[in-house]
Formats: sequence, C-alpha cells, structure tokens
Amino acid sequence: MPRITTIERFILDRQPEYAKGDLTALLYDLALAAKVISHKVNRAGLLDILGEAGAVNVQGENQQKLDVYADGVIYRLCDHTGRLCIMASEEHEDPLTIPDHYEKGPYVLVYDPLDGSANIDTNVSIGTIFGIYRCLDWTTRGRIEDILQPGRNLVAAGYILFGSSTMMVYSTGQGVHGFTLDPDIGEFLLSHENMTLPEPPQYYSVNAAYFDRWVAPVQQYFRWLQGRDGSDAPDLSARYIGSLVADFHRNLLKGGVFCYPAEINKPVGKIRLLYEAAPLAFLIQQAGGYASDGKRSLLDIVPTTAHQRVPFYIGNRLLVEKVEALLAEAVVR
Ligand code: AFP
Repeated sequence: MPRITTIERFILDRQPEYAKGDLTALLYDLALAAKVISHKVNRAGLLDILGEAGAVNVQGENQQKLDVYADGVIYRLCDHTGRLCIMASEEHEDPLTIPDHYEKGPYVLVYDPLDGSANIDTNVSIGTIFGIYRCLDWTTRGRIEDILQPGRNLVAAGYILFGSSTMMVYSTGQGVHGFTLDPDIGEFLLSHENMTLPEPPQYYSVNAAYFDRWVAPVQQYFRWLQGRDGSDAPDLSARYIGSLVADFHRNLLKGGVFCYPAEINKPVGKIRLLYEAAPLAFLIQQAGGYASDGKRSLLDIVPTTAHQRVPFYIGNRLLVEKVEALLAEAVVR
C-alpha cells in the first residue's frame, strides 16, 4: 500500500524545529479554512436550486455571496489564534486588524478569498490565494507597513484550487508541495511533492481578446508565443480559463506562461500585486520559474497600497524573460 501523508503530518515533518509553532499552525488553519470553503463551493449549484442568493437559509441566515463567505471563514479562523498581527483581504478596503481582546502574533496574512468568483455561476474552477509575511515590528499590533512588503519578504505562500478536486498547494521556501482533499475522510493528502516547472513548456495563457489594447512590444511577444513571424519560441498551445489559480496550476504542472499585460488605457493591468501576483511569484520561483511585471522581478516590487495592480507575466523563465527583453528593446529604440 502506498504511504499516505496528511498535510498536517507533512507540515510538521518539514518545518525546521524553530518554526514548529505559529507558522505551522497558521498553515494548518488555512487548510481548515480550505475544507470549510470547499464544502460550500461544492454545494454552490445546489444552493442556487434550493434558494436564490439573498434568500434566507434553513438556519435563518441570509445567504452570502461565496467570496464574502470565504473571506469571513478565513478571517474568523485566523483572528483569535494569536498567530497574526494584521491581515489584508481583497474583500476589504482597509487592513483587517486583530481585535484588542485577542493576543497578537508574529505573522501577517494577505489573501484573496475567492479569486475568479465570477466563474462560479458557470461551474468553472476558482481559488484562494494567500501570502504570509513576518510582522516588521513585533512590539506593535500591526500596521499598514507590515502589509506593504515586497514578495521577496514572503515566508510562505500558496493557493487552494476548487476544481474537479480541491487542492492546497504551498511553499515555505523549501519547494512547492500539493495536497488533494479526500472528501470522504476530510483530509488533504500529499499528492504532488516537490513540484517543478517542466521543460519544455506546453502552454501560453492570455486573454487574446485584448490584443488591440496592448502596446506594440506586447503584441510582438504574443506573436512570438504563437510561433509566428520567424519566432524561435518553443512549440506552445493556448489555454486560458480566466481564473488565475486554475490557469496558474495548469501551467505549473505542464509548463508555460500566464500573462495579464498592461493595456494602453490601463497601464497597471488588472492583477493585484499583494495577494495575487506576489504569492504566485514566490511559488513559481520555488518551482524553478520566474515572474515579472515586464520590467523586473515581481518579488522586488514594494507595494505602495494594499490593492495595487501590476502587469503580470509568470511561468517558465525563458518565456517571461522574452517579454522583458522586447519591452526593454522598445524603450531603447
Ligand atoms: P474576478 O475576481 O473579477 O473574477 O477576476 C479574476 C481575475 O482577476 C483572475 O482570476 C483572472 O485571471 C482574470 O481576472 C481574468 O480577467 P479577464 O476576464 O479580463 O481575462
């Protein structure tokens, strides 16, 4: 019989002795949040049949949108544990402080509770993204400075994919590891140890409907990815779900590049730096790849606001460096 490793066992075994406290427990809190959210996501279609959103459920509670629900689950599982000094969520304009009556802890949690939630109605995969930083000043209760840290300071990051199965993928800087939820026993089991980006890559992922909105070097890059105009790119096929976690996960397993470029009228792009781009940039680096805003490593960008957006290129290094080269060439010319 093959060896079965639960996420709890794996996290405990892998952490160095000094980190077997708060960080380990925080990751486990997130795994628990993943199970709670997964249960709800799997019933989303059913809930639609049983009652419209906004209707009152059997407990007499108003039904919430799933992203609001997921946000509440993560916050409520993490606010009272004494492991965090502050949180930031895609769902909240301002940072989420730890209530004064709870102890504060040494870590900062940033998260997008349910990315791609527009896809729920069509039963397409969605996901949660998270990043964990150290609190900069351990004597205070958590300030905006603790949140506005570059991706390079991340101590851990990961995502939960709610797809045909639910997976949690994370890294604490010692490789990227994936766990699949066995719904019968309610446990995440190790299914993908030490994930690394395969070579040669198989896919490029970009919303090509926006081609006319891109600057010329990005259009040139797109043609290069397609193998046109004498391109020396590897042979790639196109895949785009429009759900970042799902697109990222597929490309992590198969190799490729995901792009959400700047647009002429939207020079910052769409993807959020703090709780979407930076955690995935941390993971891709651990998997042997690279992430960039088109000019520099995404991990070097220091956010100035919690909800800042960035142009986003992530995947196999060669594919991401090509867009940097084309954009740099255009500046020189
Ligand atoms: P939503 O949270 O508004 O659904 O946006 C999801 C997302 O940020 C990311 O998951 C996708 O990769 C990207 O948007 C898709 O955007 P386009 O629909 O513009 O291609």
